[in-house]
Amino acid sequence: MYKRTLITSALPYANGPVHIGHLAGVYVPADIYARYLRLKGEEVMFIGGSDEHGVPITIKARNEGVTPQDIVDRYHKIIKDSFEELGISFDIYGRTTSKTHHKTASDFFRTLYDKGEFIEKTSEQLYDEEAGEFLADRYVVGTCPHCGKDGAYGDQCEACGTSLSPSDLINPKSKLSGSTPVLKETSHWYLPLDKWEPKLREWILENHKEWRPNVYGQCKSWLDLGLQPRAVSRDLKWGIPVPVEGAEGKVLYVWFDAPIGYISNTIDATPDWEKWWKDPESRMIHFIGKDNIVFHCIVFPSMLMAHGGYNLPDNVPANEFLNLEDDKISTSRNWAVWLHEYLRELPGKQDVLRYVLTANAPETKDNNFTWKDFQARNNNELVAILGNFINRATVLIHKYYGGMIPAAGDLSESDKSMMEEVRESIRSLSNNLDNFKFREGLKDAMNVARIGNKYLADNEPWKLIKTDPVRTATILNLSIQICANLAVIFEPFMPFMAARLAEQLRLKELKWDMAGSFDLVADGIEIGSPELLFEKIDDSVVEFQINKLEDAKKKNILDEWKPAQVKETVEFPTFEKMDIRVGKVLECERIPKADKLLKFKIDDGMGGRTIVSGIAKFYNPEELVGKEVCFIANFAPRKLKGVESQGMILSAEDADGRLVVISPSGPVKPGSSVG
Ligand code: B3M
Ligand code: ZN
Repeated sequence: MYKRTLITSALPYANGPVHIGHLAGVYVPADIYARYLRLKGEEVMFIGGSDEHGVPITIKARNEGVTPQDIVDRYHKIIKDSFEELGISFDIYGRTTSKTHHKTASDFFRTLYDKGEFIEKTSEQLYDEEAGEFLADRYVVGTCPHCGKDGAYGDQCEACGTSLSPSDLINPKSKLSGSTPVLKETSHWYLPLDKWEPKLREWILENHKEWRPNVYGQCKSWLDLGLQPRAVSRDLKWGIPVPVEGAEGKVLYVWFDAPIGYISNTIDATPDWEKWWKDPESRMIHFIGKDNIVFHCIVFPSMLMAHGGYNLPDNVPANEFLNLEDDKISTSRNWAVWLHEYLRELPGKQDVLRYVLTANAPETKDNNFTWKDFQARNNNELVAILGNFINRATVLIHKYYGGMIPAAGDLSESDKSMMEEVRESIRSLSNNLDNFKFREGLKDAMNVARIGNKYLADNEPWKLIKTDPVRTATILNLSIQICANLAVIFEPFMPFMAARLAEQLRLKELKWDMAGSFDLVADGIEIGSPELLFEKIDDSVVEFQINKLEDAKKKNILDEWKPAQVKETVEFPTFEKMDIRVGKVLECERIPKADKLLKFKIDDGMGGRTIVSGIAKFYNPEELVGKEVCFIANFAPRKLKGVESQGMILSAEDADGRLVVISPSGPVKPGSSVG
């Protein structure tokens, strides 16, 4: 048995705001768990913070012409504020540029160094001669040696997921200058993970078979492949300097310092930090996304073992990924729902997001978020089931008893079986939360509201009030007790709604052991007036969000567009065969039953001609009348929708497929040649 729980959640890189993928993967489940343990009266420390080192931050700073510190200051604030507004109940949200962290990480490195836990190795690494810098991690891009795709980074290919070293890349190019890097010798410190392999095997593969299959499986395949020493320093300017003489220009690798951030943030949270990390009766749970598994299950534990005196994590409930509208969430393509924007655009709907992300949590496999599903879950579940039940119960109490809780009479068999069903759901809920099955747990909680609705529908107190006031009082008393149970059991999932409901029912404090009781609201207590805890979400709200994503998609298409390859070479005489002329549009009209075609009457200086062109989607016929256009005059005539077209009007095709008519830049006599 443990005495207390240290909950950590991955430290998001402060190079951008957080999105729903981060929330569903890490922060919402971590918060549910922290709140649940607190409700149970357990001692909990919930650690968060920004990860403020690493190459993506310096690249962003470079692109914007600001300092890395400017970047992390900006995003640390956005991230911290938005977490707070979503009700993520960190005990501390720190940052890895803090003084405490610099000292803690530096001391940690130094301890390992002094104990001889590192190997110092010289190797050849990619170096940008123009910029005069080594190219660590994402400073170099090239072709992936595994899948052959371009644009793989020096540390990972995002197309196939393989982790790489910069020197693995085929055709490497520097992000700094665009030049082809050369190999140059440099020395670094390596943590020999292979030394810890037997211990890791025993600890994970023997003693933690209960870990999620995705986590256990990834650890097993790493261990089975055999572990290698891993470099823990880099030749970079931004980071924590390697605290060793002669290490000028070298900093700690971001994945060495970042997990130590959990320790630093605990130190900043309490002078009593050591008990959380070192007392064998403390347990540690890391909430992370699946791309962080190896760092939390293999690398950081090896660091902790090499240091000595620290506990290893007890569980690492990593989630898979959340997709958005059937497409991978991507920061660079702006394919994401950003938390700070959500909070601005859907004010007061924190719980809805928490609910939907939990209901769709990617716990065992990748999952998908769609705005339609968001709306449906809100309208059909939160409004129609949960909100509806609470509303009906509280409205009836106000209507029949002026808001005063009536005493319950004798309980019928059906009352008792309803109560047993509620208790059964709550047992299942606790069991699921204990085992990090938040999605299933949420279903159990929702089931209690369903039981409540069914209880009202079966007993119809609105009819019974006329014939059996005693029975009506019992039913409504029990219904209010169900509401009180809902306030308790939904607190971890939807804390804002739970707080409002608790206040309405005059519950002073919520505790997990209240769940399952039916005397939570005493007889005669006057409850607050009924209020709608959830509101329907209109189509317009969803449309706005979907349009926003579509705009992002269009912008991506434009950004990613590249001109088509140039066709095979032709000689001048070939070009000369083409007779291109300027003409003036005299008339222009749509062709019936042909939504793509426009029919032109052109003044070609030679008596006029008719041309049909497939640009109807992009122009109103009127706007082209009077315009000068270029056309191919000796194009073999052909019939289009029954109209003979005597030439071809030239237009340019834009990146998004839009056709734009080519016109001379000044007035030209109709019939003039173009060449
Ligand atoms: N910043 C990576 C990430 O956001 C990283 C996590 C650090 S946890 C110590 O995926
Ligand atoms: Zn690849």
